[in-house]
Amino acid sequence: MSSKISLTRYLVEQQRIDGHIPSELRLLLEVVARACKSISQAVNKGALGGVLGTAGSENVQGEVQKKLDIIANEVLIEANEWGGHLAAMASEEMDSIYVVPNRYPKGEYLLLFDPLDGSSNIDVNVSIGTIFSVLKKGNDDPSAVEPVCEHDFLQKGSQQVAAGYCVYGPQTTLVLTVGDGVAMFTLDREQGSFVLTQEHVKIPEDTKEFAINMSNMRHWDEPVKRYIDECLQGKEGPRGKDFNMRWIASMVADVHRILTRGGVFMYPWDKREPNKPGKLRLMYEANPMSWLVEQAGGAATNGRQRILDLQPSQLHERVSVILGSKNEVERVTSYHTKV
Ligand code: P6P
Repeated sequence: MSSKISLTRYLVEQQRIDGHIPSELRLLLEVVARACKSISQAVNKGALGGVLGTAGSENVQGEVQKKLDIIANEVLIEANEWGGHLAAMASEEMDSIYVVPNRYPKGEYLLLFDPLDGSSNIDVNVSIGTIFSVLKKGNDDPSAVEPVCEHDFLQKGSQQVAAGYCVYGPQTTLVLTVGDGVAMFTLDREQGSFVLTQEHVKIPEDTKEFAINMSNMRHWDEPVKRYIDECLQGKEGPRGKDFNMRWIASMVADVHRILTRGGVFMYPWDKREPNKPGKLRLMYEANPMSWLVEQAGGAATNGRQRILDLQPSQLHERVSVILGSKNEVERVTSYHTKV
């Protein structure tokens, strides 16, 4: 008998033994995982599947959409709309929310996702991924009279009931939390199923590795300049140790590295667009990644506040992100708050 634990068995045990998740949420997570398997297959085909390049359109962010951005979005919508576990969905690729059509039963959950994060890396064969977040619709009665609306989505990240990502890299790996730590599942392509390969993931509290786009250095605020400058001074500087740098320009890949070996990821506010708090989106990038990082013993702030405590006011609002090894995040945050 194989000792392999499938995603299904892990979720059934989370539901049965730990009482962590109701069956509707377990079903939702299994549907999302199946959708990620389909996206992985489309990504892996690359040029052979005619899915590279741009789609000739822009998303709500004003970003050029890649063909795979749209394919991934459609896969997630089609996989999740009929199951009866969702009231609505929201996506980086859609201006407004997608309410489950009346021809299908509605459930109590809201699913938010960035269907294919890091898509600028698609055409150069660098890891990309799907990020997802699950909230409960405000009222507990899924058949409530008032229709679901965008306001139902505007909940703090601390209200998430599940969060995760699937990274499409040398392996396809699903990383998930339902509030009981972080577990990683690697896709066994021969069986076609996700298999538990790590659980109780822990991020080291200290690190010697930072991730930031250094080309923006002249635009950063002083606290970020100070932190990075001290890292660059290495052993001779105030940190007394040398640092390494990584920047994959794919949040999923950078966060996966941090969950695997520690580090600090930063996409801070900068002067290029001063009216924008940051580049990354709060609801379907920063919130799910911040919960995963906290569940693994790390920390996540916007430089001043815990990201999961931020009250959203718009579905596609952006946020400054500093996340990863706890002691480094606390140091960067202290440089912002203790002026
Ligand atoms: P830059 C990808 O477009 C993304 O949203 C994140 O995945 C990534 O961390 C960041 O933007 C990269 O931004 O400005 O370095 O290309």
